Amino acid sequence: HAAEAQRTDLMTITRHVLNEQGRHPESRGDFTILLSHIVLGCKFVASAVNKAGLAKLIGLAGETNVQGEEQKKLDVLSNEVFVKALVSSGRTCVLVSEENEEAIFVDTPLRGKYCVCFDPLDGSSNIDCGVSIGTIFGIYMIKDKDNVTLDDVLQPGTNMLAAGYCMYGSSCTLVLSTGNGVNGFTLDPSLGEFILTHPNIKIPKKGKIYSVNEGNAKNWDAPTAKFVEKCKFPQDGSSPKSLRYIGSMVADVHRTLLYGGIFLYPADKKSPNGKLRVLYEVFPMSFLMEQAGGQAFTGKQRALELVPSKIHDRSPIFLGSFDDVEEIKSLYASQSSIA
Ligand code: P6P
Repeated sequence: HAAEAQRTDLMTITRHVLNEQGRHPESRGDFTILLSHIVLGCKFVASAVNKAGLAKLIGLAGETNVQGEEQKKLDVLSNEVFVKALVSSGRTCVLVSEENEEAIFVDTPLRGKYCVCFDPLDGSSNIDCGVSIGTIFGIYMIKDKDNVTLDDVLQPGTNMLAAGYCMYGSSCTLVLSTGNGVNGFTLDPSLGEFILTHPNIKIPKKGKIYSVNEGNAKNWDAPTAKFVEKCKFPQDGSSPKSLRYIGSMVADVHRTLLYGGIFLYPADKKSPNGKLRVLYEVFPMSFLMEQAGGQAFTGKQRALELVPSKIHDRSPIFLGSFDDVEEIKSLYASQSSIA
């Protein structure tokens, strides 16, 4: 009966959030409505990504398809879909997208109380070869609804209310936290619903995998170089860690979350602030890692305590299993104590 009950008691992402909503009755379902529009965007992108190869959606913007229509690159198309979905939800007031140089301020009639920072299709350079890519998002509450400014999105990650990503791969998986743990949902295309498949995800305390672009090794600083060296040539007689690096943040982070280990995009001489963006890559993934029992560190501080000064600021990031991140933290601490 339990198996039968599970099959018929479909825990969709909407039901799950409504259940959590019970903890915030004051929000009158606004968050649920916002989330349902984010989910709509993810469903659209999932279908577009799956068809991309066939419909030549991956063509360069400006090309025309067999019907002679103007082709949009998938990331441009995804961005338009998310912006329209978020604005039409009537629950947002400031949007920051990786695809838009400037923040988007929603006009008054449709203005709501949430700010959403998102990368509509992170890793899209990988789509032509079929590597998993994804949407990443983080959600803030505005500070003062009568005076909406850029400061409403230049908040520390500790002020984020929720964060998540949707990975478009062999299956479409949406991983979400609203501050009460991390849950994973898989899209059932026959229902068009995200169903709870990974309840209460916890990252292993220590992992056997490190994930970094070794091609940048010559530019790393000493603590990062020493950490990676220890992964490859452990001094304590333990076996070396495996290197897994896909080059698509959502895929690398999803593997780290489920299997454990550490993902790092360090600063280097070429890019002193690393490559990944604070508001829509570093913060959402750091939020999820902490909610799953892991850690996220910038080389100087807890990642979520960063306060961005510009909406496309970058930061170095080390995130994953608690013990693995603790190791890199101590290497940076001993460096600064020597310096
Ligand atoms: P690199 C993809 O372009 C991306 O923004 C992230 O998804 C990914 O983690 C990173 O860049 C890969 O960067 O320099 O290793 O190719």
